[in-house]
Amino acid sequence: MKNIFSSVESFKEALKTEVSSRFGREFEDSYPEERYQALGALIRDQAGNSWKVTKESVRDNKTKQLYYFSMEFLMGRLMVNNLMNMGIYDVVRQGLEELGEDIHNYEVLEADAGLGNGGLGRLAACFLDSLASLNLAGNGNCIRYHYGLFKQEIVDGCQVEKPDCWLRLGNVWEVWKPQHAVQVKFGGTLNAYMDQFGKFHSSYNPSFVVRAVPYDVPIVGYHTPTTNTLRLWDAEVDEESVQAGNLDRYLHDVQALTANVYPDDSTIEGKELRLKQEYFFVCAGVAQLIRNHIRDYGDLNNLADKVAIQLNDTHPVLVIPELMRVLMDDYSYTWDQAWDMVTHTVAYTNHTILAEALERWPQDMMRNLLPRIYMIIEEIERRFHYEVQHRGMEHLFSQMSILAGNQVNMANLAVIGSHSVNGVAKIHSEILVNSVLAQFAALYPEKFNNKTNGVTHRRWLVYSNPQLTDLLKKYIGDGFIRHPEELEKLMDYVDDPKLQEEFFRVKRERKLILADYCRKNLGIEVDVDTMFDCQSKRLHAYKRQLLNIFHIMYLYLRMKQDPNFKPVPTTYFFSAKAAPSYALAKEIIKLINKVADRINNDPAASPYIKVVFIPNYSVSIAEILCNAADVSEQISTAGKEASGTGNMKYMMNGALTLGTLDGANVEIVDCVGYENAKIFGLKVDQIEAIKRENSYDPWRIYNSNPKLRMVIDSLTNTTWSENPNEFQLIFNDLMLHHDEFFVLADFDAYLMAHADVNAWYKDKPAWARAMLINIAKSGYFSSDRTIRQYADEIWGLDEIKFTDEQYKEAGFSKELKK
Ligand code: 26Q
Repeated sequence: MKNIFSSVESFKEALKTEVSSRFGREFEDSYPEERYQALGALIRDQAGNSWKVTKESVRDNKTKQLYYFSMEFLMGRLMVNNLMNMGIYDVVRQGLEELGEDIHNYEVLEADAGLGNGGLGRLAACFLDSLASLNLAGNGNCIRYHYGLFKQEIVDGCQVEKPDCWLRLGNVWEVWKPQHAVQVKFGGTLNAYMDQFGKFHSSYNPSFVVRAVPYDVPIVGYHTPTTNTLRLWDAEVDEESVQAGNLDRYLHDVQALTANVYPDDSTIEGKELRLKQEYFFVCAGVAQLIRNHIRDYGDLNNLADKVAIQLNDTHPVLVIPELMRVLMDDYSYTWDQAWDMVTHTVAYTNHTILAEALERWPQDMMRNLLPRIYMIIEEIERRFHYEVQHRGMEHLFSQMSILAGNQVNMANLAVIGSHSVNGVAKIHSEILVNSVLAQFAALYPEKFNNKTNGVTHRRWLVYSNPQLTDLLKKYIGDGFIRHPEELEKLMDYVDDPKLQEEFFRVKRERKLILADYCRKNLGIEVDVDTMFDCQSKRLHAYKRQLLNIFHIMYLYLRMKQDPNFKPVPTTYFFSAKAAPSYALAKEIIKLINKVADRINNDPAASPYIKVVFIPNYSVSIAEILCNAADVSEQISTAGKEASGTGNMKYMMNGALTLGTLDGANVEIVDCVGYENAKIFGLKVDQIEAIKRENSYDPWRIYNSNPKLRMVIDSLTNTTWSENPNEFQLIFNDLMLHHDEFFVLADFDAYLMAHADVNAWYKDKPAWARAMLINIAKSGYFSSDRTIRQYADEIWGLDEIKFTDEQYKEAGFSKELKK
């Protein structure tokens, strides 16, 4: 196979030819967008060679495969990632340079694939990178949303949502596969009967049928031919299925199905369209996996040996009844056979403990929309109830039932239909076992396990921070790119003044890049010699951005009172999207921006405090924000953040965690030691005790703490806005609705933690040492480690093997795979 990327010359030739044959123009006369598309096509086609050998190897060696079902994949951009993973970045960069082009201008033409809300979607994307890089056969299954999560703009301090038209220039990575389309059926009537042998038959007359059409995106591993598939399903009309006279309505309904990502506002409202989306990609994904299996193995008897399905939260949990339906209705397995196959194939990951965020659907809606699926869920419930009775646990049934209070409890369905249930950080998994799913843990202790999240250190360290990567390579070699645990080698040098100084220089370079972004895009000047303190994540009350801004408000008010008070010069960065319907979260964004306005425009204060709200937090923003940070704010109310993954991205780039003992912060301090992070605030057991005793009184804290009182009063006394009611929701939430997330309770501890951090920051060698230790210990938080654990302990996957010919065919030298 000829590899056009094997030399700069052949790449240049190929690119010019591609531009002229695709667009009928000389390279020199073409538009930047055309050149970008041509380059994308060349890279994708090159990946096609690896794709082919991967599929062949999996088929011929009967390698077990994973299907990762997720409503969200927050992929971000893929150009740099793909070029680097394929080992052809330098050839392309140089080739473009010789053609008078800057590769960076190509990189930024790519729109972020923002097919997700936040942590859960980005986790899925990191997992795909690690799966391919570890030579594991892992496919993603999702929806081809026409618009990503909204784009956030800030107007007069307030969030305004704009559509995210990520497909405007097309998607250079996707390959349309119309030949693999499947039908998905909704609504209508189901007539069911038993034949004389007691076998179930049904005739289904759906009211809405769509054609699910896949678009495949190649997922290339790091320096390996392994190339997996992210399959995105789009909805198209099914010509046969339009009912007379209903064309307009039908076209609208089809188009609506894949239009938008649903925003997570952490209160689950039963929106029918969302349920339709869930079934749509589940049904299509299951149909595909069944087809592939029949093609490769002839029948489905060994399905559970050769296929693993992971459910990314409950959003795809309809996989369980859908697979039952297919096995029984289409392939004539008995209930018991099908149930055995399903439960040995499916595993479930939980990402939330907030009770209000657990998915529940109205029974009527589910019955009307998915009559056969609903019938199967009823039967799952009936048999489960029998099992619980049989095992003498009837008293626990009401808390484990799927159907109760006219709702379908999706988490309970997920636990009952899976062989594995995992949380995403140690403390989160403990809370699942001890409280949220305690009854299930008593019934099925063997199902429960923990898989602490990770992030791909290739994107989040190696590619997004080339300056730090070069420095690390100089000291510890490049083995850590494939084996992140080798970052630990850096421990030998953390006291080396030379490394410390070089590291500070790298950090400063990253700060300059971020400052440059702020100047160009926000018109804000940022001093890179200040401490960079960052909190970036979805805006939610439990994440307590409010606590952060309260501390800043306090510093400012104190400066106004006491002209001699001069805080350590710090730039505070925030970046966060609020769900469009989440009024409190939007008001917090407004408060941050109003505070920023006031402080940044006060010449007495702004040399010491600057506040920057970066709009439209996204993968690409995170790639320039996380590696410029000195301090990583991870300050959720203990027990509420399942894991967090931003904390890991910051840590890998040397930022020190200022956080509560929540989510994966617990493991971060386990790794670096309490002396290399700053932990503060109430712990889970203390919060539980306060709740049990019903002893929390925000007013008592308000009355006894003058610093806090000053901050709270400033919300309504026109310090930050002429309108005293501007921040009424915030005030009411804290003072009238009992401060559910203990902002007031942790305020003092948070102030002291900041004071400690400031003192620490002044001691440069101590600070540098702590930052370097954070990097050295961050290997554990690579998703390579996480995926290894899933593969070994849940999925039972073996590596994909390639012959020498396959390496050659993929255009790979075996030496790359070190
Ligand atoms: C559900 C139904 C209807 C509409 C929206 C949703 C919905 C969508 C997205 C519910 C939840 C989400 C996303 C949740 C999420 O991102 N959770 C985060 O998952 C991370 C990865 O495990 C953790 O690190 C975070 O702690 C957790 O908050």
